[in-house]
Amino acid sequence: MTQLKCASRTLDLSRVQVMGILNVTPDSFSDGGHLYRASKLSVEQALVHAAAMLSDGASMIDVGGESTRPGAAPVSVQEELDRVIPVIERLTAELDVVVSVDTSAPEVMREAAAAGAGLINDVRSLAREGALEAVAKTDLPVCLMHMQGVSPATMQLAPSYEDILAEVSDFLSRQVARCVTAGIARERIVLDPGFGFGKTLEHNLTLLRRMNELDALGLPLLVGTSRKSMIGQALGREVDSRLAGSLATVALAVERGGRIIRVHDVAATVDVVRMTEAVLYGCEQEQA
Ligand code: 9MG
Repeated sequence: MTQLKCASRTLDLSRVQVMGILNVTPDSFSDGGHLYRASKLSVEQALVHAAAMLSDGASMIDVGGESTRPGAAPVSVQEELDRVIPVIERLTAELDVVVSVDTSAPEVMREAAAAGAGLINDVRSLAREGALEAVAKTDLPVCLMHMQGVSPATMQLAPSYEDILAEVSDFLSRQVARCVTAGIARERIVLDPGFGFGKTLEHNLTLLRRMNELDALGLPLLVGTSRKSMIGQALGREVDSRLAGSLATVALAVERGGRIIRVHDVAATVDVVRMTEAVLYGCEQEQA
């Protein structure tokens, strides 16, 4: 399957697509505060940031209003709606891009779909009550991600696996079956091994080294390693010095079957993706 229908736009997954990360959380904007709302200023800033990622070569923008970092405080559904819906409306109206919503809340899934979102990205794999039904009622594709532990708040307490590839693969295949039973066609499903979600450094490195084993699931893979602590731990780098490490993982992920790459640093990632594809498949463009 090489085409992913995302509301009014279609993504060609015969080429690797780059998804830019747009966090709409209080710490993402200078006018943030404890009781953050998507103010006019922050929506404008989000639009400018998304437009820059689009011009750098992103074809998707992932809008999230809840931090999934380990230990991050939960936000109410109303707060999440207030953060993401105005941004999704503006992006879908003004930019030629697939807007994805990073959420686990069924209410946010429904409103994001009505606001023009083209994909639902749920790190909890539709585990929240009503989420499976909410996605089934839309026509949108969904990204199902592996996480060990019930939530980002607790996932890093004591991750343990006998065979991480087998366990991630079994988990994802059970989630696919659950979706199909609920009426979500396989053609609408994207899978994600969940780097950093309930995994130690060694687990993350093994997962990336053997990621091609997930090809057997027969569905497109989304990969998110950008600036994550696995890079920090492997290289001893703080979060703002993880670009080179992140790009190394992108090249390896593309070589091992990743079809959508979720990143903060779009321009550099697009170059790495296109260069890796040129090595793997040849370059269609004429050399200058
Ligand atoms: C929201 N979010 C943070 N990290 C992620 C990852 O690795 N994959 C997906 N699908 N979403 C993520």
